[in-house]
Amino acid sequence: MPEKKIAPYGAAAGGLDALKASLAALQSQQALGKGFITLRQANQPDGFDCPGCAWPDRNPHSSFEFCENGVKAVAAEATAFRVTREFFARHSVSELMQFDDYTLEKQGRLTEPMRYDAASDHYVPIGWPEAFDAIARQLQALASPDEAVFYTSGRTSNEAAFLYQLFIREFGTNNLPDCSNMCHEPSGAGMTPQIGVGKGTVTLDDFTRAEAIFIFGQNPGTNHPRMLAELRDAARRGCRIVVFNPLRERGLERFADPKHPLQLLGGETALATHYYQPRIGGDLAVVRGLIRMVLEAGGEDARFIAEHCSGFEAFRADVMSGSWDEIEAQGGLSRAQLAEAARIYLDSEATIVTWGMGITQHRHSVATIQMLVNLLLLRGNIGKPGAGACPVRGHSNVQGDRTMGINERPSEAFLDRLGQAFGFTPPRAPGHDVVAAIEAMRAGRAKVFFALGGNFAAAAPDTEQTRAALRRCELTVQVTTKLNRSHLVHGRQALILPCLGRTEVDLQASGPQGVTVEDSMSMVHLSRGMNPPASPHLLSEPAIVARLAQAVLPASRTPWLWLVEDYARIRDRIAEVVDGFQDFNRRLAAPGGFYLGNSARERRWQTEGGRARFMPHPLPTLPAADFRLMTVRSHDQYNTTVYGLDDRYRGVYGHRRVCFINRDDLARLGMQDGEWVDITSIWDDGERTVKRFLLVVHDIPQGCLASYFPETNPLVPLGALADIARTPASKSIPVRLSRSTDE
Ligand SMILES: Nc1nc2c(c(=O)[nH]1)N[C@H]1C(S)=C(S)[C@@H](COP(=O)(O)OP(=O)(O)OC[C@H]3O[C@@H](n4cnc5c(=O)[nH]c(N)nc54)[C@H](O)[C@@H]3O)O[C@H]1N2
Ligand SMILES: Nc1nc2c(c(=O)[nH]1)N[C@H]1C(S)=C(S)[C@@H](COP(=O)(O)OP(=O)(O)OC[C@H]3O[C@@H](n4cnc5c(=O)[nH]c(N)nc54)[C@H](O)[C@@H]3O)O[C@H]1N2
Ligand SMILES: [Mo]
Repeated sequence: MPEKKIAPYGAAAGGLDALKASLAALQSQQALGKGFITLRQANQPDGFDCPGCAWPDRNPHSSFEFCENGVKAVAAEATAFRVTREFFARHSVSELMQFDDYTLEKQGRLTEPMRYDAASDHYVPIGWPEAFDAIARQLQALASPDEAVFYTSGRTSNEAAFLYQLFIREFGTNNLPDCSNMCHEPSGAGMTPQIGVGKGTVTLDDFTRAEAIFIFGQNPGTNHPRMLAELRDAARRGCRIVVFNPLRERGLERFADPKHPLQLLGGETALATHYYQPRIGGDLAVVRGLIRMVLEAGGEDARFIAEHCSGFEAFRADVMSGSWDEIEAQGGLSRAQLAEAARIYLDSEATIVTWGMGITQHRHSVATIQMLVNLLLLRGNIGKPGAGACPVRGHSNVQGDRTMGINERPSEAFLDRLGQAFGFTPPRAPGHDVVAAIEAMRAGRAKVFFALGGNFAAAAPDTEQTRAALRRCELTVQVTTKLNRSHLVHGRQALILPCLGRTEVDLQASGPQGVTVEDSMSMVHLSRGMNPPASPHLLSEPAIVARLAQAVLPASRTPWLWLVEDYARIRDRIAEVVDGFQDFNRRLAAPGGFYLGNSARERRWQTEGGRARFMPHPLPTLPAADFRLMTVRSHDQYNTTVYGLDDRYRGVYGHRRVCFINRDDLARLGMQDGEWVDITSIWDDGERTVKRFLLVVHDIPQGCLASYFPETNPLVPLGALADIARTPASKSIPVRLSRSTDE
């Protein structure tokens, strides 16, 4: 068992410990020889796209882009361990339910299709043709196609995603919830009406030119480690790095590059020049304060505003109203701190604003994002070199999946083109997002749940209700690489369909195939796996979708099996339907791929009125409670995938059930550091409790707590959603603590 301890971490992020941890990850997966070969291909022009995160690659590459958490992601896929039919024969589903997420993950790669056998409560082998037939029978028996739900996680390639949404729409529904619904949905929902695009407006080049980078609610040291190298270079040339985060994150403070031998010997770079710790959910107040100070100083870019924007006068009047006391109380930053940050913004001629889950997972996320964009517009910081909006996406192809039409509310124009290209009439009614899908399954209105990747049972909010919803289904199907909770929380019938990972050779009739992905900055490029498949029985995701479509839609005019013989054929069809992909196959040939473009970056505003819109927002009403809890990632996890039990930068080893708390709050509660507590969330439909969490004192404001997801997902109320975007508010859960009575 790993050692359990709490010991503050003194070193910079990265450095020798990152190398050691990477080696340990490869060792524990027994992937050493193979893992290293694989790593050399990560994020190379002719290699595979790292399945870790959506941060773009530097291009052209000098050496391989090392990243500790990239190594963990690759090692987890290249693991030597296998989940075989014998494994399932040994363990019943009820028994596996007792395994924690870490132990499930450690079992290794899935090797052949399995079906749930209710009589024995075991998964038993099933052939691929029988599996597709079983799904086809269930889908064809539904009273309406809308009784099926098709989830996508963001690792799915463009080719698989495009075929998948086409199949689902030919089948007849827009029920396409995806992980975006729990992630960056508010970024798209906020930016699109304002500047006409829902994607970031910057490229990596802008990071080399920015005079200031403002980072809101993001922990790149763990979740986008390759971003640290950009921040380091920026810091060295004097760029101001201004962080807004309730928690002091080591990865935003100091960095030693594990790629550079000199830095391993103690050299390190300070990253954040200014670190502000607002209260959880206080960012809208903070940004309102910053905007007001810029206006009071007359720092707006009047020419840009006159030429490009609408709504400025009403916006100004709104922002200048209200009291500073409210801004300070809600934001948790003093007027002096706000003035200091505003001064940096005023002094910078090119500012980038980045944000992550600390901004998107609140009730008022869309409003906060629009205020961030207002802040940028105020000084013309969109569409000039070194400046712009940078929502930092999570899954490595989550942005591409949306581009390919994985969207429960597709545009009319997209559906028109899709229908025309493939000779059918796509359904027009909007489909279910993640939370609507849970509600539909719970109510018996949805009966089949199909997932292309991910771990819905663990990632979704309100674990108890999500599980009840999945269990009510007639059929649940999981297309996955590794064993996870969603295989164990299943419908009356259940199937596991194991697929190739991105690091593996994908051999089809015309030879080995590459797939494409789009990163957080709209670069589209090829990804080719190098490793032999984890098992000879695996199919690629495009092949699974095509064979499923063939079985479900015998009358379809789409040549499903012909398309997957050569993925270039799929790309030719994408080029016909999706904006920006003309001449797709040829443009892919460029090393590093091609840039999709971004109209806001060119100051073309595809909005109502044709201008960039200032959109004011009042301070939100935050839930009243003893504490607000944010559910975050540890350093050793990838979403619901728990690789290890340490969170090195936060000084936690061997524990996952921890709750970070301010020292003064402890005193107020009469509790001790190291005491065990139960956490109860309070919502209008009742209370939810998770038991036995270790209190750990940390540098976090009073009234704020942090814990890991998914252990705390049972606390996230199904109805606590972002306005408009409907993203679960998993960063601002109203809770109270009580001494744990359990042993
Ligand atoms: N290794 C690794 N890489 C990953 C992932 C992973 O799990 N592991 N997940 C991937 C995915 S899908 C995503 S979406 C991204 C997630 O990457 P992040 O957006 O960094 O996600 P979180 O770990 O949830 O961290 C949220 C950060 O926001 C801060 N925060 C929380 N609430 C607030 C608030 O109210 N205001 C402010 N200003 N800050 C707040 C927290 O202290 C924390 O530092 O990473 C991707 N990359
Ligand atoms: N409380 C709380 N809840 C959250 C969040 C939070 O911050 N707090 N974050 C939310 C966010 S940002 C996101 S994106 C979601 C993530 O939700 P999901 O994307 O659903 O979850 P993951 O944990 O990324 O999925 C992991 C599983 O994907 C499968 N997998 C891995 N690689 C592949 C592949 O190449 N192909 C296929 N088919 N399967 C593969 C493996 O079987 C693995 O077990 O969770 C959300 N839930
Ligand atoms: Mo995400």
